Amino acid sequence: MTRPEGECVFCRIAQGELGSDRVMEDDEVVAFRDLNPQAPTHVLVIPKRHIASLDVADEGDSDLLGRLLLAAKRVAAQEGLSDSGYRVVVNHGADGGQTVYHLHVHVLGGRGLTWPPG
Ligand code: DGP
Repeated sequence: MTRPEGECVFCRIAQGELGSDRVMEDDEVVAFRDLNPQAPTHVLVIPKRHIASLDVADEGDSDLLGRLLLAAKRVAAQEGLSDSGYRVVVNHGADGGQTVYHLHVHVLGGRGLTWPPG
C-alpha cells in the first residue's frame, strides 16, 4: 500500500515536478484542484511530507493533521464556500475509495451534496 515517494504522484505535485492548479501552499501543505472534480469546487489538500494514508498517521502527525484541516477551511473560504457550506472528506483503503496513496483531504462545494455518500 505504501509507495516509494519517488513514484508517488502527489509527492511529485508537491515538489512541482508535475503540474497542478494550485490554490494554496504553505511550508507543510499544498492545495490544488482535483483532476476529476465531483463538484463545482473540488480541491485536494495534501501534506508535502509523504504519508500514505490517514490509517498510518500517528501521534507524531497530530500537528500536521490539524494543519490539513485548517488549510481545508482556508481553501473553502478562498473559494467562497464558508456561508453556503462544503464537505471535507478523507478516503482510506479500498472500501473508502482511496485511489492515491498519499494522504489527501477533499474539499467539495458549490452545490448541495447528498448524504449518505454512495
Ligand atoms: P481518492 O479517491 O480519495 O484517493 O482521491 C484521489 C483524487 O485524486 C481523485 O479525485 C482524482 C485525483 N487525482 C489523481 N491523480 C491526479 C493528478 O495527477 N492531478 C490532480 N490534480 N488530481 C489527481
